[in-house]
Amino acid sequence: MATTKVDPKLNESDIAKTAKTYQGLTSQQLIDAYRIMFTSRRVDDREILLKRQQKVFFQISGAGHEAVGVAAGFVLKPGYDWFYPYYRDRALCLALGATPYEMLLGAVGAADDPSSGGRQMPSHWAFKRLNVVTQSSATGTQILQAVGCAEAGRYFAQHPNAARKAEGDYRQFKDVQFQGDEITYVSLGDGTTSGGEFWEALNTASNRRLPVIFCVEDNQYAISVPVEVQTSGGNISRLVSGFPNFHFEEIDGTEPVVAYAAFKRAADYCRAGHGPGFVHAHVIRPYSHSLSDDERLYRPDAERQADAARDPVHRLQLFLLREGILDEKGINKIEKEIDEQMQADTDRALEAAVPQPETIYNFVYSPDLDPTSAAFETHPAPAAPETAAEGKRSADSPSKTSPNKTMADLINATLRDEMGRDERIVIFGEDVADASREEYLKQKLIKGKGGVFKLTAGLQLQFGPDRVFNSPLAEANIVGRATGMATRGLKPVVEIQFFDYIWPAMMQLRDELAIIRWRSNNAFSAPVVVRVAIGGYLTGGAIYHSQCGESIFTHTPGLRVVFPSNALDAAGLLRTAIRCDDPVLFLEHKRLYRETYGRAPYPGTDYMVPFGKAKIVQPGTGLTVITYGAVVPRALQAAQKLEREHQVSVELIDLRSLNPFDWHAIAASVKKTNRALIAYEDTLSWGYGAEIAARIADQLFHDLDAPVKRVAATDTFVAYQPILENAILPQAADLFRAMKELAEF
Ligand SMILES: Cc1ncc(C[n+]2csc(CCOP(=O)(O)OP(=O)(O)O)c2C)c(N)n1
Ligand SMILES: [Mg+2]
Repeated sequence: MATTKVDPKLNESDIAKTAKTYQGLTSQQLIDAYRIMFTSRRVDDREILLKRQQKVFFQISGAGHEAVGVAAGFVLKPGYDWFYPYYRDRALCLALGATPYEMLLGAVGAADDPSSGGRQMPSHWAFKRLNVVTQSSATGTQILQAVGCAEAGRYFAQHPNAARKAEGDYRQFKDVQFQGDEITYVSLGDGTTSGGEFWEALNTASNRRLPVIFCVEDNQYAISVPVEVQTSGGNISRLVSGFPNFHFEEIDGTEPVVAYAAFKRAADYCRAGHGPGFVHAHVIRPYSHSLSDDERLYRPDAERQADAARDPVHRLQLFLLREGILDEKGINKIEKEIDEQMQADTDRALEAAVPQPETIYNFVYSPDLDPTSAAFETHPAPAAPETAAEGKRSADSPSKTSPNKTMADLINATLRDEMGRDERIVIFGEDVADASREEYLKQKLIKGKGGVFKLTAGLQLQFGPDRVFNSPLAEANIVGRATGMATRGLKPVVEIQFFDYIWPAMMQLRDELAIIRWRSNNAFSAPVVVRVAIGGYLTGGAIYHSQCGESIFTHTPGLRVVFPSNALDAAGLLRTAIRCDDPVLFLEHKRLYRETYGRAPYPGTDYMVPFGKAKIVQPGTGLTVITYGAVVPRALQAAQKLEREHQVSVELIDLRSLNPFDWHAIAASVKKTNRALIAYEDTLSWGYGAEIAARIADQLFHDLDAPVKRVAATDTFVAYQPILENAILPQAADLFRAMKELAEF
């Protein structure tokens, strides 16, 4: 491959001894860089060959991005710093210590593929020992997670006790490591800078001066879309230059020495605690987007040739020759060694065991801690009102003086007690702090807010602003950062202010949070609790403050979904959510927050309700009503009227948990009553009750004396005018009518 002539007498070891360095890189490091870059390119070439032979199933290359990867890998420390690399970062991963064999295991989808055990496409890097965190295919979701990862490092440095292990909850299975000056690296392509989460991440990293290095690998294309279409003015550096607290670098990312120097400056700045770094590396993409793409359809030859002239592997080779660091023989020797090893690695990878079909359910949820188990079933132990559970200032509520507390009170008290018990818990979201301008609180000028529904009232006052704080008004920011934090072992309990606005976080919830454990084959997990104010019956809540939609989340494997109907269950389920090892969507019905129905004394500091266990609100023999949330009190009212007026006894089941749900309770009841009605507040069609109805029809057909019925909202959104709202949402009268019809069938 080498063409330039140099002194043939020089050999590798002689040269390594020469003292000259290049931006701090020794000759030996440059030789190592060449080895890694050449290896990276050779793994790509080998995978492409294997794809053509149909021995692997997908290929996406890191070609053209090798220099910047090696530079970052040389500056940063594996197993010390943290890495959120994207798919082009093959050379980075090799520089950190991943092996070509491991990469080939990923390509063939082997059981021992360390990134995913054959669950993800190749180049979706995860190497636990190196702190390379599992990556998805969704461009850009890694960026906010990297921010959360950096925040976790800072948090543990300031709260070292929080890192301690504890028995009996998720902490038992979460090793924490932190250094105090670690950096989080995150990379992305030029096209990915167009996504909103990129800007959210820069904003937060800048505002909090976080030690994150953002590396934009600008190869001028996002598949076929050129950079000037993505980025106004065609240069991302120009657009981001206004963010405060950053160290910026814009470099030719095909030059390893240049890239190394830039990363070194950025890393020094980050490690010193000044703030984040931004490295904008201009690179090339010589191999089309992926093997499924042919760039000749949208790039003329001249442009492709100009790119090829900047190939980083060739450039480094020429540099080594020019500087007399290696001669042609030395280069050939390295390349031959790599090729021989590649052949051996390929042969081994092709022989590697593949994952077995019966393993597909492994790691959807934590294998260590089962939140449906008896370990999460405790009895209420009401404490005297003056105990810590009440706190100094509980959520504002008319129940302040009564032993019976509202759902809002008990959620607040549970959060307070759990925060006292577990220093890893942090709470953030929109308006959740008592006051971000803390001096007002200190000077006692104000009382503080603590959430638009006051569920987090007093928590910042008690636990401080680094444990309870406001997020920007950006839901993906909340869930993305929480996911990064939880990956490091924190327990974020975040709030989405209204279910109606959860959608900016949908990608983070469905494609990330819920699936991190499964896609990494249990190498990583993110057991975040996401509290969400949900539901209608508000009289004036209208379209955007009344929505349900829980089935969209129960349709997401990996996510636990609970929906309490009363104060006691809310306290018990929230504690289970916090202590368990899975991500939980905790749905809090706004109408139930301060309802008279379902108030209870505080059940004590260890009260837990296991997931997947329904509550029989009242036993009965005439028919079974299966429901949850705010429909429970309405169904109870209807059932009582039916009993009074028609002597039909209804067995009313409050599911409490939607995923997992208590099939056993449903089946036992339907076998007894032979009639089933499922009632839910969400729109009827494709709703949560549809699945329950289908299961009953499928598995209990012979026990049924009547068709399975549903009562739910109309297939519309909820209107503002109360007359319309009443017509749209299921009312006690609708439930009564349906129960009566079913009983009489
Ligand atoms: C959110 C999302 N939208 C679309 C895609 C499909 N897709 C995969 S890579 C890609 C282009 C990415 O371009 P860029 O960020 O410039 O990175 P590059 O591949 O050029 O290195 C697209 C559109 C995706 N994976 N995720
Ligand atoms: Mg690109």
